[in-house]
Amino acid sequence: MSQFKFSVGPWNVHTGADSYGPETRKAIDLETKFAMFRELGFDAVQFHDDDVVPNMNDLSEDEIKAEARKVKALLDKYNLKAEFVAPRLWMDPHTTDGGYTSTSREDREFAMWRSFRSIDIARELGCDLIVLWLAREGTLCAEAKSPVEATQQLVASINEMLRYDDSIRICIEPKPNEPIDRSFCGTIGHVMAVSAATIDPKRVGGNLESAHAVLAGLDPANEMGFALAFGKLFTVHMNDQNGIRYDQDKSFGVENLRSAFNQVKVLVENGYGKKGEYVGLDVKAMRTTSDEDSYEHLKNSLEIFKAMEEKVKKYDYAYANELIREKKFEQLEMYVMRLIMGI
Ligand code: XLS
Ligand code: MG
Repeated sequence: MSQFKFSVGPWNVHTGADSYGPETRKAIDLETKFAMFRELGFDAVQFHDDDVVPNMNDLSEDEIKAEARKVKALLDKYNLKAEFVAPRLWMDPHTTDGGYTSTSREDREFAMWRSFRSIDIARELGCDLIVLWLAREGTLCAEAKSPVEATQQLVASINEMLRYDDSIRICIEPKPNEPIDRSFCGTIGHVMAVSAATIDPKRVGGNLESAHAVLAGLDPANEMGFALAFGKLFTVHMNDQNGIRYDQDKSFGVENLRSAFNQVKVLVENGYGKKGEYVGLDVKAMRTTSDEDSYEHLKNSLEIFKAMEEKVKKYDYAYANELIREKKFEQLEMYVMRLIMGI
């Protein structure tokens, strides 16, 4: 039995299309996904704004809320909660060069409109968390934006969201690159600095994605620990990544089991989940995966996470602390490796 509650986004089950080729699996509708998420043991669903309300650009504010209520009813039917809503700014023709940090005032206004609507949708779904994956908030051409002005624009945009709803929480998901070349908010350290500069820092935290930390050349468990130290790890995106290359969203733990162990360890040790935080997955099936295996990567991620939880429970702190006191790190390392290998 896990001590954690798990969440997943509908985009985790996808058709296999990538930048270089078309779909390899059939699309699955939202209700079918919900039913399967519940069966697999998930407690909550993560959403993009337009996962909840497709074509939202064409609808009025009231129509958007009404559509969101339909999805809330569907969640209730499967006894699922909504964890967060994330404005999907990177897909829209208005935001080809970013939203909050676009050099066009019209684009920035559009980004705020989508952010306010995301807050409305979150309210209808019964959640208080907005995730900002700042996909295009950076530059393709290094000279195209001022990093100083852009950082200030980001803080100002978050302040507007905090003012729009006085109990909404904003959670930045940092990523150093992709789809942009240079991101303005690439690591959890950046997120903590942005949080501190807002009008209500306790309502602004981070969503640490394992793969994004690896892409920044950093250790996911340490990055989680950094946010935990400030009480600002609002959620996590657990997955895995083979080094610094395209964003892979592999199943949790399949590349680096020791890193997976340490991520679970830092969450367990610091009471993550006690304030209602979910262990979120952000994983993608391989392109070669068949229709009937559309959910295998979710099952695999949960199985590996829970297996690492068992390993953490077995961790002998008295023995480890003794080794730490004597600085016997060769022995400590091998103790951890034996624990993970089960030998
Ligand atoms: C992409 C991000 C994305 C967000 C959700 O790299 O991980 O999937 O988590 O918008
Ligand atoms: Mg993510």
